[in-house]
Amino acid sequence: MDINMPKPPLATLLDAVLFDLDGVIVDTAHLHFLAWRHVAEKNGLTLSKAQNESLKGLSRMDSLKMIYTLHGLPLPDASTLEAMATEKNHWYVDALKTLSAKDILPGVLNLLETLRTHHIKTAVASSSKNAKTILAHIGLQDAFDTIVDGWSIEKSKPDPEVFLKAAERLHARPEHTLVIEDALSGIQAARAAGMCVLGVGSHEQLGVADAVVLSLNAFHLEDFVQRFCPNKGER
Ligand code: B16
Ligand code: MG
Repeated sequence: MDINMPKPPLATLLDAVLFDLDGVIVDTAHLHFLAWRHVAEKNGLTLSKAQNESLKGLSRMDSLKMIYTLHGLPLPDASTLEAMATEKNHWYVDALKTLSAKDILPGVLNLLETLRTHHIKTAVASSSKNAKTILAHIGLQDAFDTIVDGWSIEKSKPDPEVFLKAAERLHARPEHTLVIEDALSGIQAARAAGMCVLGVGSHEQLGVADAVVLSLNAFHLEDFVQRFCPNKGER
């Protein structure tokens, strides 16, 4: 791009920003890990931090099935799986009670403010059925234009459904939509939806995103959008 050319206004390049919840807006990803490890150990299994990476973004039941897959073990019967998933959720929901606005991750509020200033739509796009509870705990229940959560979708990430549904509700064009994700499954889902995608976390794990930052504090929206949005497809 010629540096002397005037830059197009942000809202002509970007219709909407879709925020993943766990691990992007608030660090509930760690609480999911502790809850799954508790249930795994009670059932004679283990769960390391590294193994937990492949659970991120998956639905509750898909996460549990992934734990068995990681161990190379056959799945127990459906009622045992249901009981384990329910126990994990009880543990997790109990841990959520300690959450408050102080747990909002760095850079989130500033980015929301910038997007509001530029009249760019926002959504939470999460696989979690606890998304609305979490947003209420941290005081952000009214901060987004829409919330698409685990109750609104049939297939969890890496399927693109959650992001396509959010974009449709906001009348946003997928290639002019930015997804912010902390999980590889979420980045794959955003790619499959034809959206531009920012990873929050380690470059090693999330390198397939357009760009990766350690924290949203280090993210410069305008620079990113000028470079990557609209999404031109596979790069
Ligand atoms: P729940 P996200 C996902 O949320 C989590 O990353 C994933 O670890 C969890 O299994 C999933 O939500 C379902 O959560 O058990 O609360 O319904 O990252 O898509 O916001
Ligand atoms: Mg996440």
